[in-house]
Amino acid sequence: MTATTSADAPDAIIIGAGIAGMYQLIRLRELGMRVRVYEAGSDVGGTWYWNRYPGARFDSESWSYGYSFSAELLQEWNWPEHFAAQPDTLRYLNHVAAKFDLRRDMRFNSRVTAAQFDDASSRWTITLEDGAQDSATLLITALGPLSAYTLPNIPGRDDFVGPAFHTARWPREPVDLKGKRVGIIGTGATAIQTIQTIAKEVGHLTVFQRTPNWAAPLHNRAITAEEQAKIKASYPEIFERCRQTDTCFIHQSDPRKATEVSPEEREAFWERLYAEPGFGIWVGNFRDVLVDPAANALMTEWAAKKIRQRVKDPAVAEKLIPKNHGFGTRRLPLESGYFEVYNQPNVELVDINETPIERITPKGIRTTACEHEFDVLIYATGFDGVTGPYDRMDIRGPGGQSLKDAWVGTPRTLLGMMAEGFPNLLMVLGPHTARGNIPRNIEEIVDWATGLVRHMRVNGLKRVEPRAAAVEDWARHVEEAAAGLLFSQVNSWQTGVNRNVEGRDVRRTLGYYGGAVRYRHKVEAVAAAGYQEFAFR
Ligand code: NA7
Repeated sequence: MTATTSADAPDAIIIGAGIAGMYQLIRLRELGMRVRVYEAGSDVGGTWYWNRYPGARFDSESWSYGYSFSAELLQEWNWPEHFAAQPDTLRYLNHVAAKFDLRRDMRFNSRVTAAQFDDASSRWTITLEDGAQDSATLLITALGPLSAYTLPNIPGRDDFVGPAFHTARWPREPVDLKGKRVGIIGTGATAIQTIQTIAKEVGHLTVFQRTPNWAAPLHNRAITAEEQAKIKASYPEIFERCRQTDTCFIHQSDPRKATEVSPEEREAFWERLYAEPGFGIWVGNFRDVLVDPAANALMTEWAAKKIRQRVKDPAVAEKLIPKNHGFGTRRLPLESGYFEVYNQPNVELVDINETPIERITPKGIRTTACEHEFDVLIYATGFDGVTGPYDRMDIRGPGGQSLKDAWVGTPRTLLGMMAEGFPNLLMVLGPHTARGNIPRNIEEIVDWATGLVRHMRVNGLKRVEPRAAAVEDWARHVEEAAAGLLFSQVNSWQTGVNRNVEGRDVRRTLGYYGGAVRYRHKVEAVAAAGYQEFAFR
C-alpha cells in the first residue's frame, strides 16, 4: 500500500513532531518545499507529549528554552514559572503548532518502522506500522535522543495485576494515587521528579534504588508580572548568553579552580550555587570540577554533607549518597524537596544491591528479603539514549546496509548530522552533536541542515553524503573532545549504557563534548567553505 502518488509526493519527510520536527518543518517550508511529518503520537510535542508523569518539568530556565526564531512568539507567550511544568510546555508547543499552521503537513498516529534508500532514484521510502508507504528525496530524523523508553529486564514483568506505567507512557487520564500503595523502580531525574511529587498523596511509597544519583535544588517559583516584562525585554541578551556557553544554558563554568581557592572561598561559592535556581551548580561550577578527580572529590564530599544534613536517618542518608560516581559525572537531576521525602514515615527506600529484586509478582515486587505489595507500579527506568530510536527502526541505505548494523560498536557520523553510507538522511540531535539546553541545540542544527538543503536546491544537487575521510576526522575529534571528562568514565544513558537492552553494556561516546561554541564554529566553517566534507551528485 502506498500513501502517496508521485503527484503529491513530498520533497522531504520528517520523522517526529517534537520541538525539532516542528522547527524543521517551518524552515523547509520557507525554502518552498513540500514537507510531510510522520509522528507516532496523536499530536505534536515529542518528549512533552509522552512524558506526562506527575511532576514532569524543565530543569532549564523556561525563558531560555522556548523557540527563539520568532519575536512575535516570544512576546505573546507568558511562561508561568521559571521552570515550567510539562502541561505548560505542551500548551506552548500546541500554541506554536496552531500559530504556524503546522498540523496540515503532519500525519499523527503514524509510527515509521522502516526507511529504505533507493540507489537508482536517490529517494527514501518510509514504511509505517500499518504498511502504508511514502517517499521523498530527503529524509530528516527528529526522533529525540530520549524517546526509546526501556522497561526493566526483571522476570515476571507482565504478572502484576494492578496498573503499571513507564513514566514515558503515563496515561492522559489522571491516575488516582491518593492513599494507594505505590512502588517505583529507578532513581534518575525522572524518578526524582515523580517521587517528590507523589509522596505527598500516596498512602505508602517504596522506592527501589539501584544507583543513587546526586541531585541539587531546582528553586522553582512563579514568574511575577514585573519579571515577565523584563524577560520579554531581554530575549536578545538571553539567547546571546546561551550562544556563549558550552551547554547553551545561561550558566557557564567559573574561571577559578576548586583546587586553587581557599576552603572558605570554595564552600562559600558552593553554598551560593546550592541556593540558586537551575544548573549553575553543575555547569557553572569551578572549571576543574568535572575534569579533575581531585576537584571532583572535594565537590563530592561537600554534596554528600548536604544529603546528610537533609536526611534524618543516617543509614538512609548513606544509601542516598552515590559511591560509584562523583558529583556531576551523570546528568544532574534537580529536585524540590526530594531528600526530605525520605524523612516521611510513609516512604521506604529499598537498596536493591542489598536485597536484589527477584521478580515482579501478581501482587508487587519480591526481593531476596520479602514481597512488597502494591496497588500501582511505576517504572522510571529510563531510555536507550540517542541511538535507541534509530535501532528501533529498520533504516537501510543503498544496497540494503542497515544503520543498526553499521552502528553496532559505535555510531559513525559527520558532525552528528549525517551517517556514513546513508545519503540524503539528515539527523537532528543524532549522535555526536552538542547537547545541553536542547531547543538551543535544535535550532542551530536545523538552521544548518536547512542551509545544506538550500545549497543543494540552488545548485540542482539531488544527493549528498559525507566523505569517508571527513567521517574519520570527525570520529577522531569526537573522541578527543570526550577524553578526560570524568563523565565519560561513568555508566549512564549519556555514555550509552542501558543494562535493560542487550549489548548496551559498553560505554560509547554519544555526544559532542567539545562544547556548543566549538561545535558551532566547526559546522559554520564547513558551510562557509562550501561543504567540502560532503560528496554531492
Ligand atoms: P535515567 O537517568 O536513565 O534513570 C533510570 C533509572 O532507572 C536509574 O536509576 C536506573 O538505575 C534505574 N533502572 C533502570 N533499569 C533498572 C532495573 N532493571 N532495575 C533497577 N533499576 C533500574 O532515566 P530518567 O528517565 O530518569 O532520565 C533520563 C533523562 O531525562 C535525564 O537525564 C534528563 O535529561 C531527562 P541505574 O542508574 O542504571 O543503576
